[in-house]
Amino acid sequence: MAKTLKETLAAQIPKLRKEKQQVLKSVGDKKMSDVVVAQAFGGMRGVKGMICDTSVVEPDKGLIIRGIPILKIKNKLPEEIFWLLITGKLPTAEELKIFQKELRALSDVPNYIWKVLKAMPKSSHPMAMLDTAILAMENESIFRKRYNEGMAKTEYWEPALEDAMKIIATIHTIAAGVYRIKYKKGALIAPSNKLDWGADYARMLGMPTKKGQNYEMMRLYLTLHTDHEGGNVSANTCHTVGSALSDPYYAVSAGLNGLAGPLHGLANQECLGWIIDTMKKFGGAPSEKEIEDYAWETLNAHKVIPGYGHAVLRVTDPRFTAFNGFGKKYLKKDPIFQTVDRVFKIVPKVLKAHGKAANPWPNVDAGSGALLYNAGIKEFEYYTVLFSVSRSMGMLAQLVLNRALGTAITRPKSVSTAWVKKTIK
Ligand code: HAX
Repeated sequence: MAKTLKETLAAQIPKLRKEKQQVLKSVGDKKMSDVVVAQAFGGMRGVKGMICDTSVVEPDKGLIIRGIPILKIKNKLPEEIFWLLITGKLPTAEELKIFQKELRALSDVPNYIWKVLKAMPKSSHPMAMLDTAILAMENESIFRKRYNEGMAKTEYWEPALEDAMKIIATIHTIAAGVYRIKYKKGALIAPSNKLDWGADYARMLGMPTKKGQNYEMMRLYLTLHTDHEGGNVSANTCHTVGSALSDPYYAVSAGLNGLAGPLHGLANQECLGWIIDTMKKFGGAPSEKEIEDYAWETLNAHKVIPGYGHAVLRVTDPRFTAFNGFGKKYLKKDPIFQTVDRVFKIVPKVLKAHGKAANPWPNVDAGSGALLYNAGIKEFEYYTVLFSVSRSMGMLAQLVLNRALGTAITRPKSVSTAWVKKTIK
């Protein structure tokens, strides 16, 4: 008989714990990374110092979720990816059905969340609204309640999963509410008990269906952004906060605050802005020569070209490829998509000639904005909220596994500049 996510994970946990013990016993004292001074000053880039089993990002391949390259599973539902992230396997059709039913049963957003959101200043950034709402919902935490009752360490993962499921079951409704409140789009739209998670989010935003095209776009968007291994700012922040046994609401809200930075998730709001500025400057979809000139103008003004470059990747992000494929299928005549596609031909050459960026290729954010804009979401500031709805899945999957494995509190050692000058020769 098909199992729930909790039952499936419960059956796996003894094996996972044993595996961790065996690894520690056999190679626990072996070295896995070196750190040079430049890395300590440079965001710890490339330092291997944490474990994350949900996904890996290979510099020459991009995102691989539980051994499966993202392009192979781009048409799966985000709910399926969440199951895959946690258990290492895709759910069967029956398991998916049960899981979706469980999420729907948890879909009520407490009324105080809407009051909090409506009380925020009109000028609040939508990411500040989303993160505040998730933090305010900490009031619902089962993890905190069970911890205060004195649960055993071995049980931490259970209420962590329950909180995680409540967050996933509500975050798309909250995010849609943020959109409708912030941009005065009319009354809030309640969740449906028929649609899948991604399609329902599109519906609650008020997106026209366009014969299902926008639902397909939203599912793709949410599936592609779920996870990107453990060291990126949002995942690493969620990991660190969760390691103090702060409950999932605290940890995810903290991770999302990191996603709100312009060098991380906020880049997608900046990307489409750059594309539209180019179009404004040249009065429509610019020519290749005009794009080249504008790219140099940006670089000469000591600004970055948003959507290009990556801390780990050294090839075109496969998630960009997936969005580009969607655009080629549905948006061939859209001038914004045409510009994005043309920029892709020109900017890598310019960045290579500029000679600074280690990776001249597009990342996920270079392509997604054109699709969202075409679907009617024209408020760029909102784009990182969509990213957040998806990325909460990866952060929560990692957090639940960490509580199951008893991952220790994060506490790397920092040193002072004086120590470096005195000690390192
Ligand atoms: N345009 C111009 N210059 C760039 C650049 C770009 N797109 N990408 C990198 N560079 C520059 C860096 O600013 C850096 O310059 P300095 O030496 O003067 O500081 C130099 O090239 C070397 O940087 P790097 O090693 O290639 O890149 P980092 O690992 O330091 O940073 C970033 C990676 C993604 C932050 C960087 O490429 C960037 O700022 N890109 C534009 C913003 C962006 O698209 N961010 C989204 C990334 C994906 C993501 O996390 N989404 O959530």
